[in-house]
Amino acid sequence: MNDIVDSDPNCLFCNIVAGKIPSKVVYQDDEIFVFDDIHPWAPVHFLMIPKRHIPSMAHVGSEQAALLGHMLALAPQLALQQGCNPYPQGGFRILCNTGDEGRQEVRHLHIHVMGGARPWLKG
Ligand code: DGP
Repeated sequence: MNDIVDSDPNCLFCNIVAGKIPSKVVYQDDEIFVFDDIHPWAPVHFLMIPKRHIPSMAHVGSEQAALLGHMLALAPQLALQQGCNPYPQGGFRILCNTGDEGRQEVRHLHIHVMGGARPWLKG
């Protein structure tokens, strides 16, 4: 699929990356942006996104392997930093909704990282 662009002005998360829509920033570097979910399901709930506009995980191929690896490899340390308890009693949950049947609402690839002691809103 060829819908990957530097930025889509109509995309909510591209506008968050650009600072046009405020967010509680957890982390950022040249490639990725991490911020708190506005409707948390769990005591810790942040979203990890690529700064480039990749519509979904369905658009990811071998060219994005390093980017995806970078995102996933950062998740454990950010989870602890944000208040998740250590593995194995603690831990966290990673989710990537993809497409309508995958319940994706925002069409910019995002990885949910959720954790913290229960109760959780969902799951
Ligand atoms: P999904 O269903 O996987 O597409 O989840 C999209 C998530 O994005 C959802 O958990 C709520 C979050 N979200 C939607 N709009 C905003 C926003 O304006 N700011 C922030 N921080 N999160 C948002």
